Amino acid sequence: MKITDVKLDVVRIPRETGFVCEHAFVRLLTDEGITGVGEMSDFSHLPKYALDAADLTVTLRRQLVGRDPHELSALNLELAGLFPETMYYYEKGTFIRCGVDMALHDLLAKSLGVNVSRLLGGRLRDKIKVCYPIFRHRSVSEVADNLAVVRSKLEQGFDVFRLYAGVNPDADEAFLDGVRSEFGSRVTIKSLDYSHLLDWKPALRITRRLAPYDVQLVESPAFRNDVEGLRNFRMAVDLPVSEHVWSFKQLSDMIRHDSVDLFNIALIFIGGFEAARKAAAAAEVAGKGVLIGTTQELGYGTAAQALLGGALANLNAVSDPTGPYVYTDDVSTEKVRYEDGYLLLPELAKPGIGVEIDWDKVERLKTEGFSWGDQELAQLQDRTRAAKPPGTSVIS
Ligand code: GAE
Ligand code: MG
Ligand code: MG
Repeated sequence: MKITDVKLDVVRIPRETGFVCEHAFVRLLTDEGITGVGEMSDFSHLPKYALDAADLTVTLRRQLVGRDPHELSALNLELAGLFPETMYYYEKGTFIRCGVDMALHDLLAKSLGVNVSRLLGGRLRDKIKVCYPIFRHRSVSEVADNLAVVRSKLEQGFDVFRLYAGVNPDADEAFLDGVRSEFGSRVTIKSLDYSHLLDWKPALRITRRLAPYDVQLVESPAFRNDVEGLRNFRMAVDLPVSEHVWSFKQLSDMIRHDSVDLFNIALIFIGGFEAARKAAAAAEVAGKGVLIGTTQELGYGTAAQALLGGALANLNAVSDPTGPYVYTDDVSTEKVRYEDGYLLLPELAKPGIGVEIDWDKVERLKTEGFSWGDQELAQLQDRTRAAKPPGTSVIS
């Protein structure tokens, strides 16, 4: 089998918070008439510059056309050469590698007539427990709206939530207090996520204040790549600490420094199935657990994440993919299924990733290429619509 062409489509899809995200679908066409599809989800992260979609298409064609997709490892190595690790969480090159690796897996599984799970060593589970995100409070006035989010998502079956915290601890506490008094034991708070915005000491102080509200773990409580800060934090709290994995070097640093209890692994931030499985295996060998993180994928990317979660022996914390309930629209023909706060894997009988894309809808939603809107720094960090007029400083 040979790859004959590469296609790239960019779609813009708003969230319920009003924040708009750009995603790309990559298609690998072959001489056997089978097409592999990969999702490059949510490019709308810092740094605030946009890729050139036409140029990226040319690059991917140059690298992939004429190649046999069975050369999965060789192709991944070449892609890692073209889009190297930068030790940055939202490195766009990793998103590109993820989309291509996902499309290769989809292609190979379809050509074998099996689900991608078969390529990942089978399934250890058919569903993964997930939690719904509460985006960061900047003021106490936002608490009521976020309690309303908990109310409505609880009705949709989500009984575990995670809270982006640390910018306004009074608001964080008011929210947690509100959750406890209104929902009691019906709602669990999985984590406080500081998103690397704080040094470990202020993160520790805020955690001591908020931990009595029964949170299960703390995520990203130190500046990016500060593996010693993470360890200092971890040694000072009883709660498990998790951190995202965005490069093999960073992963190995965290293992060597015994910085965390849990590695947060998402296909998009590590570069696809092959890289994610290596990262999860390294964690397993080091005696660490993993959870499946998210950038908030569309339905297709969410299904891919579910397949990864289904295959990991050391998945032992609540995971994060809830994109289909975060975005206001999608391009898959059927909605990915959630039940009682679990994300269900696509049926094993479905070949490839197991989710179909509605290409007419992609055609309707697609944009010329990547471009940035008028999002300000705090919006980009917090994934919400503008709280302050454009041009206002967010550094206090
Ligand atoms: O930090 C996290 O756990 C998030 O999922 C984080 O990566 C978010 O910024 C996410 C989003 O776009 O909401 O990517
Ligand atoms: Mg996080
Ligand atoms: Mg994201």
